[in-house]
Amino acid sequence: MTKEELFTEIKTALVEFEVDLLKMKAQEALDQGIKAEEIISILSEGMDVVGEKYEAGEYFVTSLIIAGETMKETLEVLEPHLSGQGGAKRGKIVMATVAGDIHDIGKNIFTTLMGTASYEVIDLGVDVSAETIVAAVKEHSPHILGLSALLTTNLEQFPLIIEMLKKEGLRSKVKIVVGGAVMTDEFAKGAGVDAHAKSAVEGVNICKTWV
Ligand code: B12
Repeated sequence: MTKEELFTEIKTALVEFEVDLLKMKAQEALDQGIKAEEIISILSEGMDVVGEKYEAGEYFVTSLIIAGETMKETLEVLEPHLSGQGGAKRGKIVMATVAGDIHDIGKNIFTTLMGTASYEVIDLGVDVSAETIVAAVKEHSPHILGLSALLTTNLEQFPLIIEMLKKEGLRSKVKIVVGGAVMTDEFAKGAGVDAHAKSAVEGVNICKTWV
């Protein structure tokens, strides 16, 4: 089977929630020497298809939940194969999904990749208020603050967090990278963050240029 055929099967298995088949195909890809990072980006494309089907009224919220679980189980197969560096820590990052938003799959992929790239990650979890995020920046003095958002309705959290950081005199002390399906370069620029990453891998590369 060619790599393209295998990737199509992986995407289809995710979209149809065939978790056992998906795990088997992910393992098959690993056995072919395909990098775990590349398989994760194919899974993300599959999640986009699930999102499109939800928007089209073909899938419901329960489908999103099952898709999320299917993705999480498959990531467990892939995570041990992410290329880690070990050794001394490169820098520190505080990470959160913003208030009102409970999506965590993308955030978790990014934090896992940051961990394997030798960053110390302080993960505050999901639905984290601006107050908690700013308090964590104050407490941990991270080099980087990473924020994830998947709901358009929650984008107002970004200017709020940045204003609060400024008030506390912390904005100039921390680099901010944002990501998540609804984030755009334009919005990120307008909100006053340092960078917007379209993928977790791009996010890690941006962080590496900082610390
Ligand atoms: C799975 C899913 C869910 C699951 C989440 C499970 C979980 N544990 O995360 C559940 C069922 C809980 C859910 C609920 C809802 N969801 Co939902 N969900 C999705 C879905 C299908 C996939 C999201 C996902 O995991 N994608 C895969 C990951 C890997 O991609 P990602 O998050 O974008 O992350 C990648 C990059 O963006 C990046 N990244 C992400 N964060 C960060 C942060 C940093 C710092 C960096 C550097 C990079 C980075 O790294 C990742 C890998 O490259 C999307 C559709 C979509 N296409 O995104 C809808 C979607 C996000 N959901 C949507 C909606 C509407 C909802 C609900 C409101 C539905 C409802 N009526 O209840 C609720 C909201 C709940 C809440 N308060 O948060 C809409 C949002 C629309 C919008 N524009 O606001 C979407 C887009 C579906 C759609 N097309 O309509 N959802």
